[in-house]
Amino acid sequence: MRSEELPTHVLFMRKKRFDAYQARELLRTGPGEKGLPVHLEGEEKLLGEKLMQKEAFNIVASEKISLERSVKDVRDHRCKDIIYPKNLPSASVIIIYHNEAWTPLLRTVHSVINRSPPEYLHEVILLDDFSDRPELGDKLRTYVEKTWPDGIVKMVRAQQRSGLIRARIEGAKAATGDVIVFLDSHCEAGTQWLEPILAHIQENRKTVVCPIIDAINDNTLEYSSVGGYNVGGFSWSMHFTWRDVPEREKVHRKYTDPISSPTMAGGLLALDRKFFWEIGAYDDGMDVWGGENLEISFRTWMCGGRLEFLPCSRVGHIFRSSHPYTFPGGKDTHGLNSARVAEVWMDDYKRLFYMHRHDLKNKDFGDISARVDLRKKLQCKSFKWYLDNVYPEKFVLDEGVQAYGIVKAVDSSLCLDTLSGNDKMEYDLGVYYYQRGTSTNQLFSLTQTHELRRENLCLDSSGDDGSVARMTLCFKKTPGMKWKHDVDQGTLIQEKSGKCLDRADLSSGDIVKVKPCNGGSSQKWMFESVSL
Ligand code: UD2
Ligand code: MN
Repeated sequence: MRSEELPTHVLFMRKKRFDAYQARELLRTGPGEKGLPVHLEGEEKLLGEKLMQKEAFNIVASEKISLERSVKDVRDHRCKDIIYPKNLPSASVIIIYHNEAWTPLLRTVHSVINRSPPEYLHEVILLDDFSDRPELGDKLRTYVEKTWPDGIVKMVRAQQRSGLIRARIEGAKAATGDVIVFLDSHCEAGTQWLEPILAHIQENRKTVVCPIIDAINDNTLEYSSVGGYNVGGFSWSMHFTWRDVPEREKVHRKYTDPISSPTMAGGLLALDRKFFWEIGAYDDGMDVWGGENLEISFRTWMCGGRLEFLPCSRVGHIFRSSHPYTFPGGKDTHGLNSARVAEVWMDDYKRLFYMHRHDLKNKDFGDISARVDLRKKLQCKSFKWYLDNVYPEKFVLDEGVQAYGIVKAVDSSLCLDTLSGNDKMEYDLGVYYYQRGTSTNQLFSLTQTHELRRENLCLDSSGDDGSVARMTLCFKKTPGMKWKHDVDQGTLIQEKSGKCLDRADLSSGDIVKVKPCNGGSSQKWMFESVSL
């Protein structure tokens, strides 16, 4: 039932509940209120740390905090002056979970209900992806019925473990609001989080929008603003990455304007419900976790929609460093799901994915024909169009470069290697045994502008005497990032210092050095291209 069709007394009750919370939110006191951290001591500290291994967050700290705690309003002051239209579409908020702990799950629900104006919050759908924690059965149902007797929270249970992607599809089937909003089950909605989302979708029904994701600390549960904001990118191994807002976007926008982003993180998003189905929902051939965020991002842009982040809508999320649930069959679902994305959406560029994931080349990732048909039916644009128009900064490691591949040390079994620093913002570059093109840690490009580059990191030197080779963000464009490869001599010379990359006296796993050039064989390198 839509809110305008709700019996007056039900809407009245919801408004009363909302107003009552709003009126006392700032007066609340207790552990963790205003989003402050909870610091445990003694036995509790030890217990919290121990349980962290199972839960991947501090459940003891979380249990000390009210399920209805306040969070500080971290929005920029310019957001607070915006007046949103009165007549906004209604929202179904879908929270999917598999064996989520009680307190973060219910804190998510409470925060949504307490901070969403009742005239816009059509329903909250709790989609249980076949959890087997006892408290998520009858106890949860009783809690929900008692706490929200007006039926605003609807509980749906999957008949088998479906994984987060199919769980979201089931949640969307159960939804009847104008707009669907997906949230992870360990979030806290911020002040006025919903209005910017609904207003923006009302303006353009083909826009998928994401709130800014603030961080809830996994140990202290502190809610903290991410400060400025970034947009989403991806690595060729198909992991989501955060990146700076590009200059081309910065120039013509106000702080409060939506900002277009090539990709999304995945967990927190909203879109017009009918548009969700028109554009192909999610790929139901994807299992458990991973890949769907890039899939919906590519698909949205390539098939006529937009993806935008809203600086004035904020939702906190507990970022956990491991998964507190099982992966049935021990499958690498991120890899297999990503292969589906590469096959359906990335045209020739899928070579770059497989170059990083040789192991997936002949793996069975299931039937993709329905998704290929969908792409045809929607007459979606090419992946090249997406790169050129949506993500022109994306570095393609074998296009328009002088060389790419493995950088082998001459007369040695060593070659340049990230030493697994790949995920870091910066790291020292090392040498490691040659892996015959099977290790993504050993792939580099030499660009036309003389950078030795991987994804968005370029080689520079660091340390007091500039002798340490360090990978750092290319957009800094420092003078130290220019390297000349003398193909005859094999030397890699840093233009700024005139010094050479040197492996003398190094063993596998050591950090490579930048030393005065001496013509010796320890300064000779050659690119070995790898087949894509
Ligand atoms: C991020 C996204 C997540 C999803 C994922 C890639 C954010 C903040 N989170 O990982 O939403 O896009 O990347 O797939 O952007 N769940 C199920 N069934 C399962 C497994 C998980 O219902 O089989 C639920 C889980 O309880 C949680 C949600 O799916 O509510 C996301 O899982 P996560 O929190 O472990 O993912 P996260 O945040 O690491
Ligand atoms: Mn999550």
